[in-house]
Amino acid sequence: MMNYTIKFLGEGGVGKTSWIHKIRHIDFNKSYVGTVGSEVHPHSVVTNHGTIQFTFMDYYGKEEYASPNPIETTDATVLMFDLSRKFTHTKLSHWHNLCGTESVFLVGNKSDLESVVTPTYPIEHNLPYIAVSAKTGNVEDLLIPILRRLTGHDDLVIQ
Ligand SMILES: Nc1nc2c(ncn2[C@@H]2O[C@H](COP(=O)(O)OP(=O)(O)OP(=O)(O)O)[C@@H](O)[C@H]2O)c(=O)[nH]1
Ligand SMILES: [Mg+2]
Repeated sequence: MMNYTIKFLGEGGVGKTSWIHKIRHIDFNKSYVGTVGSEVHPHSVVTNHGTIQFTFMDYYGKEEYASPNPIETTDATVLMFDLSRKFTHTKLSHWHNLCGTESVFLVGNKSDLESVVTPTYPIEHNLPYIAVSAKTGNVEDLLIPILRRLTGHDDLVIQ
C-alpha cells in the first residue's frame, strides 16, 4: 500500500482544517476554530492504482497557537493562502521556509470569493499551483494533482 504523510501550512484562517475535514467527511463547516499546535488525521482513498494511505498533519496558522515542537518532515506539503486576503500570500515565504526538501504544492483557497491576489509566488519559486474552494469545490480538485505528482501516475483517479 502507498503511504504519504502530508502537512498543511499557511496563515491563520486560510482553510487548512476545512480542507482536511472536507477530504475526510465530504462536508464544509462555516465556523472557524483556529488549530492549536498540530493535529494528525489518518485517511485512505481507493484509486485505480490501489489504496493510498494518508497521514494529514494540520498545523496552526496563528502564531499564538504555535506548536512548541518543530515542524515535522513529510513526503509533501500543502502551502496554502487565501485568494481573498493579500496578506496570506505575502506571508507564504515565512511558511515555505519551514519546509524541507519535500514536494511543495501551492494552494490558493476560497476561489468562491472575489480574488484580490495575483499569485506570483508559484511562478517565482517554480511551484505547482492550484486555485480551489473548500466551500464549493470537490475533494478531487485538491487531491488529484497532488496524488498524480506523488505517484507519477498521470491517469490516477479516485474510485
Ligand atoms: N468562502 C470560503 N470560506 C472558507 C473556505 N475554506 C475555509 N473557509 C472558512 O474560513 C475559515 C477558516 O478556515 P479554517 O479551515 O479553520 O482555517 P485554518 O487555515 O485551519 O486556520 P488556522 O487553524 O488558524 O491556521 C472558516 O470560517 C471556514 O469556514 C472556502 O473555500 N471558501
Ligand atoms: Mg486550522
